[in-house]
Amino acid sequence: MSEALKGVRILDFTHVQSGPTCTQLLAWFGADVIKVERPGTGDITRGQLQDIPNVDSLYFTMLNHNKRSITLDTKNKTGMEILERLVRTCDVLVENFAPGAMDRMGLTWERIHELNPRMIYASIKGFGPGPYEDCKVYENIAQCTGGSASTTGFRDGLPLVTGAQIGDSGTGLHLALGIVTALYQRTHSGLGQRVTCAMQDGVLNLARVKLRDQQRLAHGPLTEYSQFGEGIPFGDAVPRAGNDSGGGQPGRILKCKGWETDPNAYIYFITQAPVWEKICDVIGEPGWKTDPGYATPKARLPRLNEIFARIEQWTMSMTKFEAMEILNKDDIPCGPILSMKELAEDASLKATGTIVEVAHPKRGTYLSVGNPIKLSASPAKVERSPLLGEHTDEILTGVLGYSEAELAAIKSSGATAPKAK
Ligand code: CAO
Repeated sequence: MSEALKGVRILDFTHVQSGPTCTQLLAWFGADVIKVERPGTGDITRGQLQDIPNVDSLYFTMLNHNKRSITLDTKNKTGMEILERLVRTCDVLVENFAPGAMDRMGLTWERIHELNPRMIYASIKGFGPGPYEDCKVYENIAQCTGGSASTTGFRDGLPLVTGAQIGDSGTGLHLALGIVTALYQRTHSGLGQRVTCAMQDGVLNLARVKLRDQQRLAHGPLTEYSQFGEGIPFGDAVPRAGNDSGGGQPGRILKCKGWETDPNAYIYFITQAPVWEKICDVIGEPGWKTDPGYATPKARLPRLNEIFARIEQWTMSMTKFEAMEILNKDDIPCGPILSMKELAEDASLKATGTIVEVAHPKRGTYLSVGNPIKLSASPAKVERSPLLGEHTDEILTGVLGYSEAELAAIKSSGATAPKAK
């Protein structure tokens, strides 16, 4: 079986997390991803959060699978010539440098298009055009400026960032979709195009239900938010809703047996309307099935705190897994709060390749998240990340066609390795 993106060559000029997430996905689908890194240091994440001294960090290895690495100093004349040769040879260029960095390098869209009209030039920046377009942005800044932080956390607490990297990895995913869409359009037009994703836009897209709620506020309180039942008035902006469900079916995180000592002994429980009667039977409140104060979703909204407190009495009498088993038999939507330890040990995630064990020459084996997108005709094999500059020679000769004599000249120019001091 061949891979979906076999034959597509990506010039991967990305670093840190957002860009590398995108190119890793494309690599898993079979694209030949050539990561261009600065000689000596490479992607800064190689050395960040290192758990083993002088070994590429898990931060780096888990975001750069299936890629090849070439070191190139683009501020060196020969280095820039090589980069331009790569532009001529590749189908897609992906970068996520600070605003203006590519133009300062001399690689403007016009120049790229001139060098290779079929080239798709894809970028991630923190913001789109506007007052902040020149700003550098990291994950949590995107969460704060994209509407996630203001709507995450509890009403009476600070805005919160989430551990899921919706700014970085989320925008990387958006960009990957933009790239494959542009590749498809190129099959008709024969031309490349610019693909841009701003992290603020990506986060806002993921937080769109909160923009929905912002507009609903004009027509009355948000009745599914706990604060409605608590009689607390709404202001003019969407408040933080704690663990209330973001959809039309009220839900909460409830304690389970062991919660006093285990920080993850909780279950998410949804009082889905179609199974309300089953919920009443399971928790031992059959009277709620017909009592007009509880029988309809609308009647329940002002008393969600009371209802969930009663359900919690029931969930606290068993472990989250026992509760899950009982509730699933009745099709009651619920999910245990799984720790990273539990996920790392999950046999079914390993069986599907969502959690994979990868061998690395310097660190031994480690766990990673494999490709979460499953294509039936394009199997994703997860291969280790490259060492810094591991493929420099093979790319220069094999991809770009430099002769052995030219390779020697390149080496002595300082384009691929820091000059000895
Ligand atoms: N050879 C020589 N120079 C190189 C090079 C190479 N191979 N690769 C990069 N550089 C140079 C660039 O030319 C540029 O130099 P100038 O500033 O002199 O033009 C510089 O390195 C680019 O670095 P940067 O400004 O992008 O890096 P930073 O560490 O200061 O900022 C970040 C990092 C992430 C804040 C910034 O890149 C950014 O805002 N990116 C866009 C948003 C984004 O993707 N954020 C996600 C980060 S993950 O949390």
